[in-house]
Amino acid sequence: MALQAASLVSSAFVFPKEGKSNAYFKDSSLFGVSLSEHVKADFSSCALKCKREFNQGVGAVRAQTMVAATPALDRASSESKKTLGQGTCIVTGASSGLGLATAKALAETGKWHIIMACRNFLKAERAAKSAGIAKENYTIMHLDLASLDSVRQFVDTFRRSGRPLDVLVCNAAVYLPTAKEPAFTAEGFELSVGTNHLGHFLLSRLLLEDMKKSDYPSKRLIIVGSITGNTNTLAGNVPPKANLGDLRGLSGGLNGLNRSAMIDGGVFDGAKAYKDSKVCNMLTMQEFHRRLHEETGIAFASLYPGCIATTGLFREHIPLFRLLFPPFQKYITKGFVSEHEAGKRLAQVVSDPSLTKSGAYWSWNKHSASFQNQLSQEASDAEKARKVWEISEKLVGLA
Ligand code: NDP
Ligand code: PMR
Repeated sequence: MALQAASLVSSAFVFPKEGKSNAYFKDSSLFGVSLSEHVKADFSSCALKCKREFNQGVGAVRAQTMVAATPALDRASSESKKTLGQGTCIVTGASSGLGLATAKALAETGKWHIIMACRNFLKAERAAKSAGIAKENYTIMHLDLASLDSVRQFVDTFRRSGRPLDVLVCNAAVYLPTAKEPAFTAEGFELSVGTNHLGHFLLSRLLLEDMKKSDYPSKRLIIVGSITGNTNTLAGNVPPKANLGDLRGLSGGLNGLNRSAMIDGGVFDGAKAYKDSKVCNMLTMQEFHRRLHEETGIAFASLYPGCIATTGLFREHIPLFRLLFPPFQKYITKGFVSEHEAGKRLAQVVSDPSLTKSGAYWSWNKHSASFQNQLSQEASDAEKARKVWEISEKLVGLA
């Protein structure tokens, strides 16, 4: 993949050598162009404000969730006999981008009922409607991955729906590249790692019990990874590079007060925190595989779906980046994929009979053919995976 990626990009790009790289790109870059201070200041105050406002609204949203989940219970029990072949798949962050496109692709096959696990109920409902997902093929349930209470409440709500769980897709993520200061989850973990990794870690550990009970023949647990967390690729060498170090920050709880908000114990960097969180996602998938594949028969997988440069993931980036990033990926790196295409790819990992291998990290070539890709040294380090698992267990209250 490294060679493949490199050959796609014009040789005009020169990268600084490892070790010096952060100094070059560190100050939240637009293809290497530094952001003005006021843009960053605006962003960080807005991020904190939005988070506060959102937290105040959680109670109301949860109440709606319960109302929405009740008809699903009736539907589930009355339909379960009729539609034995239909699987149930939870997709986190299905209110936009890859998650929404995946929900749509799965629903269109008629073989799946999608549980859209989303933090914003109304947004999810509107998104499902405007994507044209048929009503009987989805249920929205409230999940805020930035709150472990919410994760536990989601698991309760799902269990009360009476549905079996056949496939879980951990897709939701936040990316905060312009943040000057860290923001935090309800429990006080740095927001990117807290949401993208720790929230999903607790969710998947709890829901594993539900998946074990399902008699679906091809159960899968998928955690979305990315090329940018893999330093064996050109994209993964764009500073700041992912690096979990000796995990001292993670062990310390990422609280940013007496301890670092970064996994490696370093100075806060939002773009790095996102990439680190993706490394944790890919390590977690492999640790699941090592610990639980044989016993449960569940296939654990991760993937890089391609660069979906138009999604909401880049919402916190400066407008100029959002303008230039899609054409840059389309015409220069040629790594661009549409949301529709990326959704079909993730839907393949959910249900294609040829993608059942456990422990695999899937990618697609320029003809959109899937292949098992190589992870970077760090993202495939078994000892690190074990440590991340054990520390994460403690942080989320499982050990
Ligand atoms: P989007 O921003 O479009 O989607 C992210 C989803 O996550 C949204 O539905 C968002 O909800 C949800 N989300 C964010 N925070 C929380 C939370 N606290 N609780 C619950 N849900 C939350 O981005 P993408 O579709 O691009 O990203 C999807 C996945 O794809 C991510 O894992 C990302 O890392 C991965 N990926 C993306 C690539 C790309 O090029 N875009 C490339 C490689 C991987 P809301 O709608 O309410 O904001
Ligand atoms: Mg990248 C083959 C080259 C390639 C690919 C596939 C990506 C994917 N990127 C590539 C190359 C480059 N990028 C190069 C040469 C540069 C320097 C000019 C570059 C820059 C860049 C920036 C500033 N790229 C970015 C950013 C982001 O802010 C995105 C990011 O890192 O988000 C974490 C990003 C991405 N590039 C990608 C992909 C898939 C992303 C999006 C994020 C993700 O991993 O989810």
